[in-house]
Amino acid sequence: METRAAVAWAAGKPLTIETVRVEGPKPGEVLVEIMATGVCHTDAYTLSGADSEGKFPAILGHEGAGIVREIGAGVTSVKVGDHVIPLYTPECRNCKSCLSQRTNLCTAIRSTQGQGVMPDGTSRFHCSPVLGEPTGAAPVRSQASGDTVFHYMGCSTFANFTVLPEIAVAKVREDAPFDKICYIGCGVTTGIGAVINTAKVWPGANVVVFGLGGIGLNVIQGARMVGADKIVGVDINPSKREMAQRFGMTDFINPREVGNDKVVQAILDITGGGADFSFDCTGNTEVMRQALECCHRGWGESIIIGVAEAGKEISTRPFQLVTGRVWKGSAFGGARGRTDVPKIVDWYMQGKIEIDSLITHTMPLEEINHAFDLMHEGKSIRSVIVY
Ligand code: NAD
Ligand code: AHE
Ligand code: ZN
Repeated sequence: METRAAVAWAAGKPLTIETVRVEGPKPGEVLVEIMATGVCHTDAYTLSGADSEGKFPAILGHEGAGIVREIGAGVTSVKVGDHVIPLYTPECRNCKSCLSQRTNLCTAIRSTQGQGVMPDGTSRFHCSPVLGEPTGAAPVRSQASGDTVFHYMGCSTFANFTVLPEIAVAKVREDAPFDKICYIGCGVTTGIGAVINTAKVWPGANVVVFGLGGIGLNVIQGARMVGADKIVGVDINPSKREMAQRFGMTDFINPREVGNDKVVQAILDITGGGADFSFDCTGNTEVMRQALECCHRGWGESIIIGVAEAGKEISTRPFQLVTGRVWKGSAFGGARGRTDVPKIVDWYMQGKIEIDSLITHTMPLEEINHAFDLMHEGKSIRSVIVY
């Protein structure tokens, strides 16, 4: 069949809307009609060329929601018509990692996912590079052979129809609106999950959140849910303050106002000695250092959520760790997708978490480059594409 999709032909170039051929699902796979997708900073990161796993041409997007339209041989856990959220962190329930119950990082299909192909090593997407190149743009050298277009993070939700392994979809209730629950496919689960699953923030804890965007605001929402005491937000964009306060932020620090070298001391003062938990939601390695060093001596834990450019490294004095601070990371909020995502959809439908106000912009696929512009200009929290 054919589908409309936004294709990333090369790093740093705008996406173009193309008619892409999609092969039907092979055994163990499903064809999903994507109804809506969010645009996450990680899509922009890969499009920028800074992702060591970034391959072009590709169909980006990993924060979607849709309906199963066709199932491949042997698929048993979903059926045609089911409403699903694609999972860039699948849950096979059979690999060493899933069976360990110690991590959400299922390894069943991770290597092919990182190569932009399905588990059998091939892509289901094809589009003529000649016809597909942006009009007037310099010819781009494709990393793919022939007319192959790569998958992205195993999801490719910037295509109206995409193919996913059965283990990479979470079946969700049918009364939930696609244009809101798509955000649970990444940002909501990542932020709230990092608080609940990774950090296990306790009631009364002091929490510091660096970066008040689509992820950081969900960390704040999670911290409020579990009964945190102080929730300090740090962002260089003062316009993020108001929304963060509505979500539970108690104190705000703008490093450009207080001075970057005074941020850690300001946090120690506000929290009476340091954060019990801090979260980096910027992807900036200098900020990650501040996030560790603002933690309380003896027990403070810093959780890295932000994705840093290929080649970047974190550093601190080992003394920071010797004296009890802990550095951790969190992917997809430590959530096991097929188990946890349906529950988070329920929380939204029951009014336990807020999503609607975080979706500041909604637009058709044809305007997807505008969604990236709004993100880079700091004018949006989440933009959602509705097909
Ligand atoms: P976003 O663009 O919506 O928000 C980023 C925020 O950080 C902005 O408000 C920006 O003003 C602020 N910021 C930038 N530099 C800063 C600095 N030096 N100090 C303080 N604040 C600063 O992005 P997002 O969608 O919220 O994503 C945030 C990060 O999380 C990205 O790196 C993204 O790739 C990553 N991410 C990770 C996971 C995961 O599973 N680990 C999941 C989703 C996103
Ligand atoms: N290809 C990237 C990996 C970036 C990364 O860490 N991705 C997060 C999800 S970001 C969602 O917005 C993740 O889940 N990581 C675990 C994994 O297995 O990829 C790079 O930098 O190389
Ligand atoms: Zn994301």
